[in-house]
Amino acid sequence: MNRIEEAAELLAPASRLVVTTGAGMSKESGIPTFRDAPSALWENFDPMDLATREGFLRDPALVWRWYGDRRRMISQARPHAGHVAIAEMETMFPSFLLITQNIDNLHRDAASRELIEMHGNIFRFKCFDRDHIIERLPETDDEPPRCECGSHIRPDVVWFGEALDARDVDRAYAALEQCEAILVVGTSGIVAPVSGFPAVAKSAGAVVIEINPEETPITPLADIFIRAAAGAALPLLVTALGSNTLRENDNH
Ligand code: BJW
Repeated sequence: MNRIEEAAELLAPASRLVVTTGAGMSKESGIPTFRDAPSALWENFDPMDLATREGFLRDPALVWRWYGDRRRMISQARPHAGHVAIAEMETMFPSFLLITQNIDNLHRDAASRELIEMHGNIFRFKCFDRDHIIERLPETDDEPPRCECGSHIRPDVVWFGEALDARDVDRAYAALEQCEAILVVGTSGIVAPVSGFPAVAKSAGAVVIEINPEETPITPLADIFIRAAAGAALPLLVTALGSNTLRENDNH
């Protein structure tokens, strides 16, 4: 039996599944990851300049332009077969939650609905000083534009040193503490708090399955590690899950 069939056997009896995804999930849609050389976003840029409040205060135009370039690139990207497979999984488990660190809308475009975007969304904007959501960007050449209250406008994403949305965090922990299985896809597993989610689920008794072409700090926790790209492994996993469910139904 191969790793994917083994994973499907472990997942099939579960009624509560949590899936977490990171930048590797979007790589096959053409979006670079943060830390995979040589195309990594952080290869040529310092995260402290571009993804912190301090960096934004130092050079708001630089940060605004960097996010604008990424937004244009991301808006050309389409979900791949792995995104579609995760959306299908949502229909296969009575309780399902997808927790993504990605800000790119690809899970939504693939029809995932039970979804938390832990690090925000690059297509939303908020006020830097007061955090309120900006529904419509003002028409101006200013980089960044300013909100009615005078503050700069920034992307509604979570930067280093910032707190994640408390409701999202609570919903994530509630699901992690109750799930019977967690599937971790395409994350380096080093950015807190999401990096700790597999351990939380494991301590609550869940099976941990990881899909990644490389080992990560999560791998030692994993009951099954599938060394593969998301776009290749996830559709196979969904097919194997379908066969397993059919077999279980035949046996009843
Ligand atoms: C494939 C694949 C394929 C390749 N298929 N896989 C000291 C000072 C200040 C803060 C801290 C500190 N020490 C710790 C902290 C906390 C900090 C943190 O964890 N830092 C670590 C780096 C040490 N975390 C935070 O600050 C968070 N907030 C927080 O904790 O609040 C409380 C607190 C505050 C202050 C102090 C202490 C506590 C917020 C984190 C926000 C992260 N934001 C970013 C940017 C989002 C916006 C944007 O996109 O610009 O989120 S950083 C970046 O990293 C992005 C990602 O979501 C995140 C995770 O990256 P990910 O997804 O793992 O991507 P990669 O590139 O690292 O890995 C890709 C993986 O895919 C690899 O494993 C590949 O092998 C694999 N792969 N191809 C499947 N085809």
